[in-house]
Amino acid sequence: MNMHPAVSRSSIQQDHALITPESHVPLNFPDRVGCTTVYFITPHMGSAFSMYSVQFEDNGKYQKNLGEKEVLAYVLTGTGKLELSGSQEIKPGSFFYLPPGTDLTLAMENHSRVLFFEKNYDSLTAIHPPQPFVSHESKVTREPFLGDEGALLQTLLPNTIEFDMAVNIFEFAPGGTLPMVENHYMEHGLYVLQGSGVYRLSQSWYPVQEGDAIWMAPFCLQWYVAAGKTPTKYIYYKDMNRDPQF
Ligand code: UGY
Ligand code: MN
Repeated sequence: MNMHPAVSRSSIQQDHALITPESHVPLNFPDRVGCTTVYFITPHMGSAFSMYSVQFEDNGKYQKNLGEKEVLAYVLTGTGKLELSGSQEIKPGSFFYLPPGTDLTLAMENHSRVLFFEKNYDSLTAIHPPQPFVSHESKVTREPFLGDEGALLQTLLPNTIEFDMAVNIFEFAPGGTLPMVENHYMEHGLYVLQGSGVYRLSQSWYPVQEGDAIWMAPFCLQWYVAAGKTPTKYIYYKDMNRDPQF
């Protein structure tokens, strides 16, 4: 039975948001030829970053100069080409980092989807922004989180001072959990890549599944338990390596 159109699992709160597929509004920017963009998280909510997906049609191209922004993008589905010192082949699980000032040029095959985390780079005196690079999740080691084999963490960006953000992939075995209710000043943007479970956000507990997006503001209490028969995999952003600011 179809869900009544007046019903959505999405919930937008002061310190967190769950954004589920039935409430997505696809946007067609005239300068993103053959691309449909869905913004999950933007600074309108209170975040200091944006998280969005771009879906490509045949000959679709996403091109722009990043200006003061930096980007970490992760290929959800499809193959294509990123212009970065020549043409780089990318496929599901590929990810790339681009620093401020870069000319982004991305062309993907029909139905491809790419997830973007984008923010103003927080520069530090005497520290140069990071260099651009492209890689694949299969090249990143999976480490047990705080010694727990049921929660494996992949850190996609190096944890060096020039990076002001982290983007990680967490994989939880069924029944696996975050080891504690976390409380921290860093914010998160999260996208569920596979599986399902229950996310605690502040004083609410939400069923979540593949395709759901979550925003967690600074100091939003957070906890997760993976349910079902398959592992949960989610990718998430957090601000890193900078003193807290007002
Ligand atoms: O890195 C983190 O803060 C991570 N453990 N949080 C999360 O998965 N909600
Ligand atoms: Mn956290």
